[in-house]
Amino acid sequence: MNTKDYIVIEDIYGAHNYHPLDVVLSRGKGVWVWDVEGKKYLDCLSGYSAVNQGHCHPRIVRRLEQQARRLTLTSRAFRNDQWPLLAKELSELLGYEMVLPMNSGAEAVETALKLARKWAYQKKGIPIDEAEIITCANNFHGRTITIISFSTEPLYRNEFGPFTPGFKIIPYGDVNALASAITPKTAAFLVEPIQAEAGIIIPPDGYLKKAWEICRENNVLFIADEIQTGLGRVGKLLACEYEGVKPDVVVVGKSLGGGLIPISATLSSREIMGVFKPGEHGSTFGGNPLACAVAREAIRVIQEEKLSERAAKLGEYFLNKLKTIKSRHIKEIRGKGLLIGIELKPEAGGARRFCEALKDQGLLCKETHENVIRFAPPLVIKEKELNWAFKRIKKVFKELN
Ligand code: IF1
Repeated sequence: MNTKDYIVIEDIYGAHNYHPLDVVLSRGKGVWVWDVEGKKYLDCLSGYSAVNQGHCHPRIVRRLEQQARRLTLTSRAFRNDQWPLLAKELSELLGYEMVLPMNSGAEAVETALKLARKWAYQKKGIPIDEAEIITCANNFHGRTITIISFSTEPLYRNEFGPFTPGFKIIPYGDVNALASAITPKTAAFLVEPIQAEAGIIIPPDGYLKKAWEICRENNVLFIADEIQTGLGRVGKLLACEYEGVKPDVVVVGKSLGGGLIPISATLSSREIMGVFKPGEHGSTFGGNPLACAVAREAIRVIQEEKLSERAAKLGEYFLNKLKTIKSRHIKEIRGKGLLIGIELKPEAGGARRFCEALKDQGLLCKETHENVIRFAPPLVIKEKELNWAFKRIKKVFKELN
């Protein structure tokens, strides 16, 4: 079977909820992936940052194989010998007291929202069913009905109502809007330290710090969605560290599973997380020993291979290199660590055609929001490979000029 055959079958039997580039991948190693024709590509998306450790990292694969032969699923009806160790290691890594394990990012965000509401009724004394949670315009936190209830993107919302009440939306990067939106019924403020899906939007310096202070002054929980920015991607273990902000609740996912398995987590203090009592929340697969064993190894790889430090150093290197590209199509190039976006001018004809051209050059990128090309290679990438990518990006901008 060739590329075309797979695409035909997928189009017949698979739901059309995506519009992928027409490349059919069958193998990956580190920063490289190969399609079914044997053509090699540099992965500049990393499974939307779920593959920070690189494809099929040997240590993580080995740990997965070992654990798969030993024990994979117990449910939380019984205990297992991997979840307690992941809970301890992840708490210590990120500086929190307690962890709640889930599978997808959206589930972990839902966990944070449920946590905030319960905390609001039990600890803050908000009248029952009246808690409000403040979120930001152009957010991306996942796809559940509750989460899209506060999305501002029509594509994600249209014809999926009725929606969950209890959310207020304010502009991103605007501390005054936050201060004015808070009422005695506000339980929490949910924010992405960098809005990735919105087009790699980096808020003004000091925004997170000030927002965090406003939350503290008003006894409002500051919830950071670090699903995409966390675990090294932007050059720190958590993007909030750049401003010395310690969120009350933090949500991680994606590369917590080393690109091998879905696992996510919501972290908080004992005081806050303590509001959950047995039976009130959970998941069949959450905390399963296979995912926990993989996550423990995935975290070790992040630490031992100094992936945050690499992202900081190489990200700056690559960003500066990209900024030397002269093209009438480029509006702005911005990023933090290895989360980088090239925003094109509206006249450029959309980022998609650039991604198609990059694909032909052996570089896999994905457009976000029409006009932004996103570069987020695995954090194990080497300077030499970034130079390889740069040469091709430069060529594509020259050819499409
Ligand atoms: C899709 C984007 C990335 C996330 C943040 C929660 C979630 C995500 C900050 C939910 C997920 C993904 C999901 C994927 C596309 C993607 C994405 F382009 F939409 F924005 F990565 F940039 N919070 N992001 O980025 O996590 O439930 O998916 O595990 O939905 O197509 P999930």
